[in-house]
Amino acid sequence: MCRQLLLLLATLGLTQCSSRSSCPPLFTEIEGVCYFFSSTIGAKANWYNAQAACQKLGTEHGVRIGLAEIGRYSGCASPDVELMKTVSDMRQPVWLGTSDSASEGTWVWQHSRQILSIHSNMWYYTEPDSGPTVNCLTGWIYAPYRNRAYLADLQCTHVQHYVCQKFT
Ligand SMILES: [Ca+2]
Repeated sequence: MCRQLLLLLATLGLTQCSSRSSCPPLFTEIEGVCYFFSSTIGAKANWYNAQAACQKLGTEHGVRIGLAEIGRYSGCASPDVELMKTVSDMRQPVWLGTSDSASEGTWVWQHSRQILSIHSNMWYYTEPDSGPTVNCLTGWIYAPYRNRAYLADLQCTHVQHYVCQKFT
């Protein structure tokens, strides 16, 4: 009975995998997740102000929005690599939603409060490498691997573009 119901739902396109998020204006959907690339409006900020700008967007739209998080989604396929390819296509490094300010080497996502493993293959192979004075997460474009961005640590006061994510 249950199996038949699942098959029926799949046929009707009602399963989680086929659902589509409703994205706010100026947001881009990747694998069912809504992202806002600040480069689309030319906005740059340090990490703290970027997080505040994302949260302000959320207040304006009545939804929860923060700096984008890797490995935290509820769609069908992972949007992470596609997100990093999009960052690379835009040729602009971006802020993402975690720092290790509170505890060096422990990267806690601001929204989900989950930990980004320093062993994740989303990091560039030499990263993170800068210690206790460099604590914010960036998607960075490395010359030998321009097809997609990789994670790296960067000084939080650096001013650059950022990516916001609408959380469900
Ligand atoms: Ca650090």
